Amino acid sequence: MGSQTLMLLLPLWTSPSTSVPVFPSAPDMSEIVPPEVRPKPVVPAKPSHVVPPTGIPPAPLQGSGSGGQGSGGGSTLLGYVGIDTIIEQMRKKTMKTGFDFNLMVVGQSGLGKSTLVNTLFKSQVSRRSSGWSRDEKIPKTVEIKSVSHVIEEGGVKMKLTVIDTPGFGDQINNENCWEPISKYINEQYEKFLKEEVNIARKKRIPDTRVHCCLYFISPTGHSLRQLDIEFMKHLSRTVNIIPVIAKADTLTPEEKTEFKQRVRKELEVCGIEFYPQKEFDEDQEDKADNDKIREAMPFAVVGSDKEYQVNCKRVLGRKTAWGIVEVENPNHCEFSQLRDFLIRSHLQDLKEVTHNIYYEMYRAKRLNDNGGLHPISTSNSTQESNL
Ligand SMILES: Nc1nc2c(ncn2[C@@H]2O[C@H](COP(=O)(O)OP(=O)(O)O)[C@@H](O)[C@H]2O)c(=O)[nH]1
Ligand SMILES: [Mg+2]
Repeated sequence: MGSQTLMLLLPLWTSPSTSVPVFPSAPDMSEIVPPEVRPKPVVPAKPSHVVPPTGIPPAPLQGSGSGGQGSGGGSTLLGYVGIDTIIEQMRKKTMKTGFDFNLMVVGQSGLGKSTLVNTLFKSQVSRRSSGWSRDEKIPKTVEIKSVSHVIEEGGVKMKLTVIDTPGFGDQINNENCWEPISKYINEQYEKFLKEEVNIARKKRIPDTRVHCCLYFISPTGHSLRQLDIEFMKHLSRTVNIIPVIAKADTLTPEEKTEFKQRVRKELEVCGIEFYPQKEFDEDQEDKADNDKIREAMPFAVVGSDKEYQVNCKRVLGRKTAWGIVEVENPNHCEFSQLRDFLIRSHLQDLKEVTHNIYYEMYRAKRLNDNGGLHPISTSNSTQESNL
């Protein structure tokens, strides 16, 4: 398989060493001094920058005559303990370590996959095909190419890996062309599993698992093709699939609404579950939020990496003879809905569903089938995961 990984800013993600940790030699017992008897630590004062979450009444102060702990089964805190600082601690840790996100794009060539990924992350994270000869452009089989970049915003670093699948759906006979993609996804689970069962395993296992697969539907205005159904049917059992309608500027608003309805209906009839899957809603609030998203899917998107001046503002858009299609304007297309959902509200959940559901299913099946795993060969990858 023609898998190729280009790393930018590598040092950040390079594990300091993949060798077995060296422990210092045993200390001379005469050097060991008994621990000092220290006074009991006093409860620290609440740091001035920590604001208690709104809507929660402050814990009663010590000596306020509230009856103290233990009443009614729950515990009442006497004075500020600092449990809520865990959020700040986690934030600091994530700032230091960064996080991985592996995004796969699938769909026929020319549907605007590379352009959309660049639009989503507002940088050149996916190579646009340009100046090709026809032979170069269409591979004879589906290829899998991954490219990694480190993107930083507000001090948080994300290692984004874009996995492209050129050649998908481009052949005369597209039967089973989902197979190499399914194989790739499973190979990443296998790699993770092998690292996990290693005796001397890394502190953070390199995570190459696909967290999200953006599936591009051609804006035909008719219905899904057999290829779309086949792909989503097979892959929705192993990966989070988010279907999108590509190049939505080619549809009128009425055509777009009708097409979206038809696609949703077809997916339902075929029993295809896309992300966010109903069965993984955690509570009523989650369900209500996700229902809204599911009803609005598949998002009809437009991509562009060109900026234009509109009403004294620079906007990403596509200039046509009759005006500018503004990519981030919700009246023009649903790009900003997709961006908010994918990056701003559900990115962590996509990683969690990958780890807790799909990887877990793979792991359980693999260990069951095999009655354990064969001895593990050490991987030479140096990427790290922080899931
Ligand atoms: N009309 C329209 N054209 C687009 C859109 N996104 C990309 N394109 C154009 O479609 C062509 C193929 O885009 P590309 O991103 O390379 O497609 P890929 O082969 O799926 O990666 C380029 O000429 C893009 O400028 C879109 O949302 N609407
Ligand atoms: Mg491309």
